[in-house]
Amino acid sequence: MVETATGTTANQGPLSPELLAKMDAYWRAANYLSVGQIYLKDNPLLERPLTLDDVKPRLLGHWGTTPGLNFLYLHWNRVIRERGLNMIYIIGPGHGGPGLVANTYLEGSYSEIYPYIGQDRDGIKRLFRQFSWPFGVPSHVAPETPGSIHEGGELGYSLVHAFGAAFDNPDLIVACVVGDGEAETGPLATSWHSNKFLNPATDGAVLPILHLNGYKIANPTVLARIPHAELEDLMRGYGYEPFTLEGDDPATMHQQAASLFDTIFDRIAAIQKAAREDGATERPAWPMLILRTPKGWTGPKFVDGKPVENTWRAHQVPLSGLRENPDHLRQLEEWMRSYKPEELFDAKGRLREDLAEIAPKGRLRMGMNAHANGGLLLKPLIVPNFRDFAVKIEGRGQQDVESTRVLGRLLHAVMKANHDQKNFRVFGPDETASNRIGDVITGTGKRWMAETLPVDEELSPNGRVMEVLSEHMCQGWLEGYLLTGRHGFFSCYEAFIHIVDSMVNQHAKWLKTTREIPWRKPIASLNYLLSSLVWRQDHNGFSHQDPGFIDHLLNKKADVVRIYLPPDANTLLSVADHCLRSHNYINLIVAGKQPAPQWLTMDEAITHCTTGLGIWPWASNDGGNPEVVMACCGDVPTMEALAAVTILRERVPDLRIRVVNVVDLMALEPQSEHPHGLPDEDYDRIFPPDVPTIFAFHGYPWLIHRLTYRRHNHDGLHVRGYKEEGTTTSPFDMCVLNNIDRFQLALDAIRRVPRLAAQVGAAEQWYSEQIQRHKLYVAENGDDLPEIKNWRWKE
Ligand SMILES: Cc1ncc(C[n+]2csc(CCOP(=O)(O)OP(=O)(O)O)c2C)c(N)n1
Ligand SMILES: [Mg+2]
Repeated sequence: MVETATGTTANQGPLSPELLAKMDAYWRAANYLSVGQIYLKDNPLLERPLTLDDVKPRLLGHWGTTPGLNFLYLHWNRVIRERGLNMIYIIGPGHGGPGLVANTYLEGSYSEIYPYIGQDRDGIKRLFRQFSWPFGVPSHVAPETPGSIHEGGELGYSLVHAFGAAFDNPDLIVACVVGDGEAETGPLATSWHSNKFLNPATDGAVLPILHLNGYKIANPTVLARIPHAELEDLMRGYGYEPFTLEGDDPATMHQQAASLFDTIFDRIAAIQKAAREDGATERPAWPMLILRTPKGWTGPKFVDGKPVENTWRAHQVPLSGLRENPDHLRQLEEWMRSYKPEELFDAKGRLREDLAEIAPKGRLRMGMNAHANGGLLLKPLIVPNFRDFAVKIEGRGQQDVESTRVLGRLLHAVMKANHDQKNFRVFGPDETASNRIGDVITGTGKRWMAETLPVDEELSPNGRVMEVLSEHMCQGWLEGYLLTGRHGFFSCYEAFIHIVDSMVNQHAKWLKTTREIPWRKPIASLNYLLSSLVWRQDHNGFSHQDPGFIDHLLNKKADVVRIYLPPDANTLLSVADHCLRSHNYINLIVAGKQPAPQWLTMDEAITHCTTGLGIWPWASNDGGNPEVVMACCGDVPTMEALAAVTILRERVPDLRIRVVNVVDLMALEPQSEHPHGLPDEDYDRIFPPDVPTIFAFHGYPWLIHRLTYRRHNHDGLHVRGYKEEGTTTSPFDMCVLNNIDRFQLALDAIRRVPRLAAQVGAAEQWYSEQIQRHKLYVAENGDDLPEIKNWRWKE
């Protein structure tokens, strides 16, 4: 019987002495392999004394979080085996990469996926060497790591990913480690509320584990330095039932963990049974675990006289400067030998057979769980024929339609068509109705497990639309949902999608990397609809006016991002159909919700969207030989460009004008830069090299220059767009403030066509008069001039 500091005894608990010994050995093996990855390039089993030649020249990795992660992995292995659980493991502090690599290696997944990392001495040597090594594997729980859907490099998104993975996966359990530092981030702080959206009857379970190792990189964590009761109250306040496991004596901790985890998984099973078999409908208090263990547990206790284990000093590489400091080398060897590698691996370097039994088998191994390679489970989305939702064009531009409302009908049909396979959800920060895709809610409802009042509409525990006022949560849930092999759609106000700039960066990196990993199967694209656009946020004002997400996305790899600005409802339908069916992209659709003129028949829309940009012959009178190209991209700019054409027709009737509309922004880029890029010959046919182009663009104008700078006649391209002028004003005044209005575009054309040089003075005078008239009218009447408001295209 082993007396421990906490007064309990190590042989009290559900683990038999044999099992306890084996489990502890397995944990030592995982810790040993983790340290080995950080430090060694040779002598993997320490079969001879450690020398500097065995040690990597650059020591890169994070030790501090790793033993705790390994401890949990070990114990998940036991519960998975004993209960036949279908479980994945999400690691918030993704810098614990060595631990996940070590565990997937020990369970055999790693060698199955990467056969050159075999289960022997040579395999371990390669495993060590490749870690954080040029052309090797990354230091984090990256896409290369089996069983991962979460890199964890940028902290904050573990818990939303976990919930996203659990929605509509009733058999799945997602164990999710939240770093106590990570818990200080905004996205993580709000993620706890995901439990108000998870239905125990139809979704899987998420087990959050707050990894309270006390420290971040150089500081204590907030949650580790508040009274424990306050922390538990915080978790209770979030609606969880907190359990705490605390200690540092391994044997005692194994017993306590085994006993506690039995309780926790019994709780989860009971909650699910109550909801699934007994008809319980109230929101349950799901269990969560607070794991209070030392940072750098089992590592060096002191280095150079300073405490390391259980301090922030354990965060990265506890022993550095090995070349300069022979004692550090000695300490490293002592540390590694403390795990007794000779007891863990046989003479060939293979994990001892009796220890290997600790891991579950086959697909139950967390490194092999298909949910963590979602493409394996991906069922194609059923998309009803979008042509059935077409807007009938009776006279171009003659009737106004809210384009996004039309899309809402298609999304509703998609929802219905996939109702049985339960693999499609729409996400939004309380803007589904506001962005006018509200039809998608009809009959499907909005997911809600919290309290309801009679005034509430369409809230339901079975709702399929996910609405929460956190762009972070919408993005994170959707990512988790997609990464586990389902489909989704995120609608958001254009200005506020920036809140997830950083998250989309990470998702784009994930997609870019997975494209190069053959065993990672393609997943459904992440689809955004941005509505409530800059030009029609005249009522909400300057804070709501920002089209810059397009610029942000454009920085990403060309093979990952697609950006569409459909000018009307039919082009929007065609684009949406394409995006919903696509894989491994981030698709951005920018489309207005306000009543707006409709231009293309469905057949024309499909052709237009297929090429990405094209001449609108019905709006052009260039006879194949234009003097000016009026180009446009985005719904309001398209209307302004066409209005400018009607003005030019009156003022300069013989001017040969070509109208070009761009729906796929990437078509402007050279083909060498983007697969959607138009070949140079086609580009030159549409934008003839000696003809000026006046380009009205939805977003920041310099973006168009960035895309086209290698094209011929870049000097002849004159772009108008949003230049950060705005306020609460009239819709047309927004255009005037940014010089993208019809009068400005018409003047630009006159200024740029050499033949019209003599008319420029008069045109400038006329332009000033129009703007004066507009300003006076809106100031007096609070609305746009009737001829502007009621403007119609003239055939
Ligand atoms: C959003 C974000 N900010 C900062 C960092 C830099 N960083 C990496 S690890 C770390 C400390 C993490 O502490 P914790 O979450 O407690 O993890 P653990 O103690 O388990 O290592 C920080 C600040 C980061 N990776 N992501
Ligand atoms: Mg920590």
